[in-house]
Amino acid sequence: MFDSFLGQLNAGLEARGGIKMPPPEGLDSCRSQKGSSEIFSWLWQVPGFRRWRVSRMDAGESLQVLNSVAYPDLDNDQPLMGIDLLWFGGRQKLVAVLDFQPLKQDPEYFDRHFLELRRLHEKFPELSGEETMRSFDPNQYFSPYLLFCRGGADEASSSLPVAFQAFLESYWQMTERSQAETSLIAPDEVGKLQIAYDQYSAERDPAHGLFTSHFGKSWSDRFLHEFLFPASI
Ligand code: BLA
Repeated sequence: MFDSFLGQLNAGLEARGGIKMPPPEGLDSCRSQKGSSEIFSWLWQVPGFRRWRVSRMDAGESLQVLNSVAYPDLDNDQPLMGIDLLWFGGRQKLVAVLDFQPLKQDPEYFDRHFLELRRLHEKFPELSGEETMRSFDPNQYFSPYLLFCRGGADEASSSLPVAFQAFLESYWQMTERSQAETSLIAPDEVGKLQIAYDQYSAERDPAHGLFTSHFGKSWSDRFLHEFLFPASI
């Protein structure tokens, strides 16, 4: 379901000098005991970023996932990039979240970094619904301009592929702009905020139960704290 999306993401990373690195031992992939689901993960070393992770889960008809987070270098206060795409084939249900995840919630920060995402938010109203968040707080590490849709096959096959490509291009454009401008949050503060992002996300991520049911508790605990959010405890 998300293979072409993964291909677009990888092509962008390669074009910008990204190099694939192996995730920690044992966390690069896992297969469920029944053999019906599998997850693969990659770490990328990309100029301008201290960490860029990507995961692809394939549980056939029941669930398809593409998830990725980019952590910029600490001398750049630009937002993290967050991608969470889920397709529940049995129920024909799509959950799609694409955001420039802000380190701060303030107008000055949004003015500096959200030019491109604001435009996309207006361009794709069908993916920019006022969806309610059940586990996360929309005012922490999410922007007002996120693309967030709980939809069906129509959104998955028509708007999402176009929006996804535009989202990636927008993130690269914003990155280029931010790298050319002066970062206004000091590097040690950017570091603290990125660590707080990991801690917050590890506490709230609704995926942990899902991973546990497919891959068992001990693997899922390790995956959460050593790969998805390594600064969390
Ligand atoms: C929701 N994400 C979810 C849900 C699952 C996952 C199972 C609940 C589905 C639902 O609300 O119907 C799955 N999350 C995953 C998986 C991974 C993961 C498989 O981290 C890891 C491989 N989530 C992110 C990122 C963003 C994000 C980077 O990991 C930001 C773009 C957002 N996911 C996000 C949001 C929701 C969600 C906003 C809705 C949660 C809510 O309602 O509070």
